[in-house]
Amino acid sequence: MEIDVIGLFPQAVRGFCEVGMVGRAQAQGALAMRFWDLRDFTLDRRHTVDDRPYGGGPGMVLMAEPLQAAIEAAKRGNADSRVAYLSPAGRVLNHDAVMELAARPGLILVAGRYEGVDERLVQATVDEEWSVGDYVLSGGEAAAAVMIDAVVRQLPGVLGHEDSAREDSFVEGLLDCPHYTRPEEWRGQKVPDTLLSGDHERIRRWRLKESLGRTWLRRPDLLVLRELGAEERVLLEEFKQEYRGHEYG
Ligand code: 4H3
Repeated sequence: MEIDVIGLFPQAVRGFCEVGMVGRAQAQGALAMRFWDLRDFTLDRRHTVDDRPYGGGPGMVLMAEPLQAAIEAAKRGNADSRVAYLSPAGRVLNHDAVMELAARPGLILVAGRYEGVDERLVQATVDEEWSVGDYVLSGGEAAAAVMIDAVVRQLPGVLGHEDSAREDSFVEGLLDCPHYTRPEEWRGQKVPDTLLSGDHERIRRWRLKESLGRTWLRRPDLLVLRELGAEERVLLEEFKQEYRGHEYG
């Protein structure tokens, strides 16, 4: 996959992309990244990228022309990629969207600053708008980093442990189960017996039950969207019974 990042602080995204799984994906050749500094696409001596908003009000707006020039430069090396602007007004990213994006040949990500970008640039050149959640950031760079991380870990061959992406939260429309490592007892808290049993079928059922229970407790909205199988219904019923026993017992 080829990902281009355009903005005023592309080096912030670059630093993030050098470490961990995203860094490894680049070393492996599964991912190629290019970073474009908006200032390099200005034509005036002061390298102006922003100006005051028409109609007045606080803050500045990123001008269309430097953005257009930067996007055109990115497109020259990445013609098949759609141009995505990170903004709170975009489609909200979730697991399904991440899988959709991971199947693309590439992405050109535009990170805004200040009050945002001139809307005419969005109309003329941006293909899609994406949001990483319902809150405002001071720049699109952090949102771009979030999107890149989520997408790149889904690229074939990028995860060290192939199963870990499949078993993560949201993959089955459920939250992930809790995890434990050594020691067996830490500050008076023991690892659940089932996980020490060596009985793989019992462990599988325990994990599924915990996933269902957590999702029911913390994200009931996810359960509404998901059909439960026969085993899942039984396990969730068990979880609810035990939970209520805990609550009132
Ligand atoms: C994305 C970008 C939130 C998100 C963002 C999100 C700064 C967009 C500027 C930048 C505009 C003004 N905030 N939720 N902020 O994904 O370019 O909002």
